[in-house]
Amino acid sequence: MDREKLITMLHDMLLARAFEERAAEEYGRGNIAGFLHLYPGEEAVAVGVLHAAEPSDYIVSTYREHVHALVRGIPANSVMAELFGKKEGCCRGMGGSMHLFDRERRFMGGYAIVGETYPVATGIGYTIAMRDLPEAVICFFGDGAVNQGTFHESLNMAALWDLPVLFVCENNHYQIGTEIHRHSAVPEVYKRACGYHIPARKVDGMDVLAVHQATQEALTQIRNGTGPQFIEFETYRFRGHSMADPGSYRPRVEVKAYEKEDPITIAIAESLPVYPSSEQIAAAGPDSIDQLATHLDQAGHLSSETLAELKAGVAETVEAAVRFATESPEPSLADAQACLDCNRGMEVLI
Ligand SMILES: Cc1ncc(C[n+]2csc(CCOP(=O)(O)OP(=O)(O)O)c2C)c(N)n1
Ligand SMILES: [Mg+2]
Repeated sequence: MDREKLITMLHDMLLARAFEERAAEEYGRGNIAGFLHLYPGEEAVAVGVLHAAEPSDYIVSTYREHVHALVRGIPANSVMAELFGKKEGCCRGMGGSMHLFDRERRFMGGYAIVGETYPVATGIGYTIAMRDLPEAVICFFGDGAVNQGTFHESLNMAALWDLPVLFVCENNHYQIGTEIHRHSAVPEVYKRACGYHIPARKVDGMDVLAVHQATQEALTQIRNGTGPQFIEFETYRFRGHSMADPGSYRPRVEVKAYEKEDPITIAIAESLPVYPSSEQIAAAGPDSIDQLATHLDQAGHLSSETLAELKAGVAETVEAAVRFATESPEPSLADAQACLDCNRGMEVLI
C-alpha cells in the first residue's frame, strides 16, 4: 500500500475518533437530541473496509454509522449538522444521527432497525446483478443483528442468486448490554454463513491493514462473479451502547484490556519510523542491506511532525463542523412538508 493511502487511513481514524468524542460533548450540551450511538474503538473496521471499496460500490449501514459516512466522504460539516437536526445536514435535518444518507456517494443509509440492512443490501445487489455491472454492495451489521429473520432470508437469496454482496459483521461482542455468548447459540458469527455456502472468515477488526486486505480480497472475489462473501470483524466499542448507556455491565478490567488494543494507537505505532541502532546495523552485516532498506522504507511512513499535523488538522475539521452545525438554520415546517411531497406523483400502485 502506498504511503499516501496509509496516511489517509490514519487521518480518517483520527477524524473518526475526534468527531465522535466531540459529538458526545455536544450531546451533553443538548445540541443533539434522541439516541446517539458512537464508534470509538471500532474505527479500524469502517476505515479498512471503506478504503478497499470503489466509489461505484454501495454502502448500507446501521444506526452506528457516522464514521462510515465520514470515511465515505460525506463532509464532517454536513454529518454534524445532521446530528444537530439542522437544515444544512446531509438529510436536511430530517434524518438525524441514525439516518444519514447520501445518494451521490452511494451511501444508502444508516438504519435504526436491527437487521434492516440485509434486505436493503440484497435488493441493491439484485439490481446490480440484473444490470451485470462490476459493482458491489457492502452491508454492515452488528453481532446482535444476526439473530433476526432477515439475516437468514437475505443470505439465502444472496447465495442462491450469486448476488454481489459483502456482508460485514462488526462484532463488538455486545447487543446493548447482552454479551454475545448470552444472545447467540453460535457465537462464532462467521460460521453461520456456511449454512448458505457463503465463503466466510473472521478477521482482527482492531488492525486496519488486516481489515483492508481481507475486504479487498473479498471484493475481488465478488467482482469475479462468484457471489456473496462474509467477513466477521472482531472489534470492541469503548463507550456504552448509546449516550443513554453508561455501559456498567462490562467489567472495568475488560474495557481496560481492549483499550490497550486501541486501533488508532496500533496504527500509529506501526507507522512511526523505527530506525535500527548503529549496533543493530553492524550486527546485521552487509548481506542484509536490501532487507534493511525495505524495512526503513516500510517503517518510515510517518514522522512525529506529520502525526502532529494530522491531529491538528482533524481537530480543526471537527471544530469547524460544530461551528457550521451551530450556525446552520433549523428546518421549517415547509421544509418538512417538501420532503414528504418529494415523491408525489411517482407512487406505484400495486
Ligand atoms: C428490530 C429491532 N429490535 C430491537 C431494537 C433495539 N436495539 C437497538 S440497537 C440494539 C442492539 C444491536 O446490537 P448489535 O447488532 O450487536 O449492534 P451494536 O449496537 O453492538 O453495534 C437493539 C436490540 C431495534 N432497534 N430494532
Ligand atoms: Mg454488537
